[in-house]
Amino acid sequence: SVVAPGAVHVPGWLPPERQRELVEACREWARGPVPLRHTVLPGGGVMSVRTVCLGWHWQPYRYTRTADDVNGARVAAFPEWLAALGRSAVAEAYGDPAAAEAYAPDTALVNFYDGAARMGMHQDREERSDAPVVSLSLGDTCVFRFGNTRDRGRPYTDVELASGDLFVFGGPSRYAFHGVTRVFGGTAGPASGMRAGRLNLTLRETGL
Ligand code: MD5
Ligand code: FE
Repeated sequence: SVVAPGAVHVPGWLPPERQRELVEACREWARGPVPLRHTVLPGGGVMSVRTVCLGWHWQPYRYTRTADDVNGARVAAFPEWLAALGRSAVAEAYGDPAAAEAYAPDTALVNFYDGAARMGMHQDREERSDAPVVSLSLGDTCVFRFGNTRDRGRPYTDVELASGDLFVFGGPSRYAFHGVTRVFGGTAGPASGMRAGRLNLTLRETGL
């Protein structure tokens, strides 16, 4: 369903076997070369989600090739099969083969949410590209808050994102404020093979 111009939610897009494959891949990436860890913000705050990046390393607030704020290691490569999945996602959301073919994501952020993790309202502005962001949800259901481009407050729309859901943010919604206000523990179900918590993968073009 179209939540706002350019913002398309496709519930249950990933079949169970694809969900399990992605969860397995995330387990592998979480081991290294850069471990899944809480990001420390410049002001000293610690994010409640745990993150690992592919292709480029996001550190607040820029992309680098090495995880200088963690262990200095070069991040794992962004695999071609994940870019292909991103192109199918854009094709599914927009029904536009040209937009899908042009999509060339070069980084993924993998966020792990335990039952207490949240993501405050923010904009993603580190990318030098207007290409859409592809978001894939696995495991526990969450409340995703999709806001406006002006500030963190109203108007916003709360959408539940469940395991296998696709969300594509493009066009004017690319720079909307957004966040995750809660995670419903124990809602994962058997499809993803996740025992507890939520995983979110976002595919992006850095423009770097
Ligand atoms: C998540 N992650 O569920 C979300 C999914 C992040 C983050 O927000 O920065 O790691 S990505 C949602 C997103 C991306 C770009 C634009 C918009 C939403 N949007 O305009 O709402 O862990
Ligand atoms: Fe974000």
